[in-house]
Amino acid sequence: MFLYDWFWGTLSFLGIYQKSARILFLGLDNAGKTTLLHMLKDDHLAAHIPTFHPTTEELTLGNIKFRTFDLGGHPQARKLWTDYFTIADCIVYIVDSADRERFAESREELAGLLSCEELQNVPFLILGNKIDKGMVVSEEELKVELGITHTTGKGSSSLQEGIRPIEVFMCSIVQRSGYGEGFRWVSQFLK
Ligand code: G3D
Repeated sequence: MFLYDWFWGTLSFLGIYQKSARILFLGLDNAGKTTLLHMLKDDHLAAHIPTFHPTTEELTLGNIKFRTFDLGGHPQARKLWTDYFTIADCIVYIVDSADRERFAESREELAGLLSCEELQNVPFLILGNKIDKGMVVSEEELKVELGITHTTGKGSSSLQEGIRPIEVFMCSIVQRSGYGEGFRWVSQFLK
C-alpha cells in the first residue's frame, strides 16, 4: 500500500511537472503544508526555496511554483494571500484530520476561500492529512465537518464551464501516502 501510493504519487508529480502552474497550499497552521512542500523538494534535486517567512514558503520545481500560507490568526497576512489568489491555478487545502477541535476554524477559512471571487473557477484539492494517527475522521465525516456537500468525483472529468472542481483525498504526508492520487486528480484540470 505504502510503496504503491509512493510510486503513483511520484509519477503523478512528474505529470504535473510537465505543466506550468502556480499552486497554493493553504490551511491552518500545523496542518502539514510545510511538510508537503519539503517532501516535494526532497524528491527533486533541482528544487529551490528562495524565500522564508514565518507564515509562507515558496518552492519552484520546473515550471511549477508552490507557495504555502497559514490561514487563521494572521489578519495582517490576509492581504498577502489575496494578492496571490488572482494568479493561483490550483488550491491545495490541507486539514489535520486528527484535530477535531479545529475543524470549525478550518471550515470557516475554507468557506471564506470558496466564496472568494478570484477563486471561483480555481480547482480545490482538499487533503485530509495525518491519517497515520489514530482517531482520525473518515473522508465522509471530514466532508460534513468542512461543510462540503458536493464534490466532483475522483475519476477523470471534463472541466465544465462555471463549475469549480473540488474533491477530498485522505492522506498521510509523512508516510507519503494518499496525496499523490490527489495531485493526479487535480493535474487534469491544470492547463
Ligand atoms: P504547517 O506548515 O501547515 O504549519 P507543518 O504544518 O508542515 O509544519 O506540520 C506540522 C506538524 O505536523 C509537524 O510536526 C509535522 O511533522 C506534522 N505532520 C505533517 N504531516 C503529518 C502526517 O501526515 N502525519 C503526522 N502524524 N504528522 C504530520 P512537528 O512535531 O514537527 O510540529
